[in-house]
Amino acid sequence: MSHTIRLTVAQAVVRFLACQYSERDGVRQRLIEGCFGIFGHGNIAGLGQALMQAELEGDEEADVDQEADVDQDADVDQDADVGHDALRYFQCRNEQAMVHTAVGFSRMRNRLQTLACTTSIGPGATNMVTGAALATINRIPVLLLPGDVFATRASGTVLQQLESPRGHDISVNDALRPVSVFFDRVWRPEQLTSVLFGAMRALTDQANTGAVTIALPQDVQAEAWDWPVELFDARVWHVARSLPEAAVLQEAVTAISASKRPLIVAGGGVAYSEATEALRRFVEASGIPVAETQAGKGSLAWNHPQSVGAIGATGSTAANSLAAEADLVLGIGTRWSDFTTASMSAFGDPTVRFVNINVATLDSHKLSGLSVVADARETLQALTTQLSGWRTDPEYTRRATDLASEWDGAVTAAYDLGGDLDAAPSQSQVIGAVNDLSGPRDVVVCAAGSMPGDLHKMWRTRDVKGYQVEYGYSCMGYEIAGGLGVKMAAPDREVIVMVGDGSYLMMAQELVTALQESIKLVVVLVENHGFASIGALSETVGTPQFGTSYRFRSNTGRLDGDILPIDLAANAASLGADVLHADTLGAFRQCMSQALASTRTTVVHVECDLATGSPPSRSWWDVPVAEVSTLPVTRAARTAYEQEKASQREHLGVSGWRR
Ligand SMILES: Cc1ncc(C[n+]2csc(CCOP(=O)(O)OP(=O)(O)O)c2C)c(N)n1
Ligand SMILES: [Mg+2]
Repeated sequence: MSHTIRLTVAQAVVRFLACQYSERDGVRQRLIEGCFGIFGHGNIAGLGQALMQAELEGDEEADVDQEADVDQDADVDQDADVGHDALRYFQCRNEQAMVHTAVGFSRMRNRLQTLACTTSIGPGATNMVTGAALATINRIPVLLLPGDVFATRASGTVLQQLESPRGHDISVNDALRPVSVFFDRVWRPEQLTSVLFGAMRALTDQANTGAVTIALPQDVQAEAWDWPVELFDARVWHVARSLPEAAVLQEAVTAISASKRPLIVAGGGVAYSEATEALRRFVEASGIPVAETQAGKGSLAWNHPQSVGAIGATGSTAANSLAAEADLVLGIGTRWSDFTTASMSAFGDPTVRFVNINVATLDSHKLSGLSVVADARETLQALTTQLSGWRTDPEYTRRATDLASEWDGAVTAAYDLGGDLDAAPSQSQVIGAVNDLSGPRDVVVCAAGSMPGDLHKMWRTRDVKGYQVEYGYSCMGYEIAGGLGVKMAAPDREVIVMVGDGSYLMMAQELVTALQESIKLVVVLVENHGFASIGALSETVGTPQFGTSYRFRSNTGRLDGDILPIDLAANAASLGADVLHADTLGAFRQCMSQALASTRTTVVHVECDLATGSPPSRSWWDVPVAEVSTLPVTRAARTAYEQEKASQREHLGVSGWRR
């Protein structure tokens, strides 16, 4: 008797994905929770048919059992979680958005679970390129299943086919290659098993995860094949906690214990490794202060005496002062972006050296650091043991605490700004009100504009998962779609999406998905009539306000006329959200309370001053200014730029020190 089952390639993909699990520390969870999709001719008859069949058949497992003996992994069968429910289908409005939703979901679940996304061929597939880049840059696993042109080429040039004179095997999907950590195309059913296994490996490889793409030619999706039944056994993908090498750890211990002014920079890896407790214990034992990157915000509670807040271009004065003087910087799970290093100007001590704890060598080698390629939690525990009895000078720890409370005073002042309840609020007052009215487990979501920098500086994070700002790609339009994924991952938490009018106009349509799925979001829509962040940047780079506000073309021929009368509140209402409008700080506080108490997606629309009210960072971000210009304003900006540029430095490491 042959132990095979005859299914189409698409049916096999759907059945396979429904029984994949990830496991870490003995805890198993379904790896792919569901599948978002927009259908066209490239996937409706293949993956669309397969998802529909799975939905109608219900429990897939019963079906397989009738056709063949399935030798289930006994270990897995004991797990109550393991039921092989069919892969649930979710509809959305835009392919880029569904990748954002998958990212929001996966990040919230510490990269142990994710969602799949299926598209047609052509524009549906290329719409995912931006989402894929965002996933890969943020090191967040997502599974992309674009349709592709015929493998057989039987019908000649297909609708939406790219015809490349360089070769007929090139399709638009190849645009996904550079932004994927794994890309393969299933030209033949026989290839499927190895492609699926490769994809699962990449999704669960903490060191090198991101967008994982399986391109599925539309004819191959519908083709039938006799699959070995074992292909559909439950599979558990173990997520390893790699241990630091003893000699490298010893070198890190020696470096830390010899340091006088050590500083920790906590990145996203701390949360993904579930290392916050280990971090707290390590810093309480050692006295080392902790600064946080965007992805690392929440690694230590904001009011912990050794928390010195955000670091870098959008950092606190506390973290940036300590960074300027640090002789040893311990980077944990950080990719050292230019916002974190203030474009390589943050660390001013000429002898400063870096110890980088990271699962990815790509990151652990940065800044010529000592490369500790290992899990954050394991390494922090090992460091706590090996450094037991050692403490940094209490005077230094006290100074860090003093600097942090000075900064907290500045944040309190920015939250308050006189507190006139009858005046239009500044952005800092909006952030202060949201922080004040939200609960300790509520989650704030943001991605682009002036808000992420202000949140990084001023948001008081009370829970490790309470701050979900996407700042690897800082992609306008991520906010609502990403917030949807966050809420799907944490339905028991309030999810507050902070979005500028520019980002909202780029991608608001997923409010419809929230309505469809009865998913409640609170969306704070900040109206300032344009791209205020770039407006502020334009002032410092000698291009004052060029193309950054929403204005009519006037009779000067320029975009300097009246403000465009766009009614974003009406727009949000038309998409199915409840909408509350606030003109004053007092009204905003009332609207926020109402939105938090509601069970429906509610958009709180608020007009904000252009001046955000946020306290300065005393930091810098390298955006090159025109070296020659006929405009005096640009020449002045160039002079200022050259002065700042002088603070930038290369970190070449210490002679004789292992990298
Ligand atoms: C997709 C995308 N395009 C362009 C940019 C560059 N950019 C960064 S912030 C910004 C303006 C954002 O405007 P808005 O959402 O209104 O926020 P504000 O700056 O007004 O706070 C732009 C154009 C980006 N980050 N993402
Ligand atoms: Mg704006």
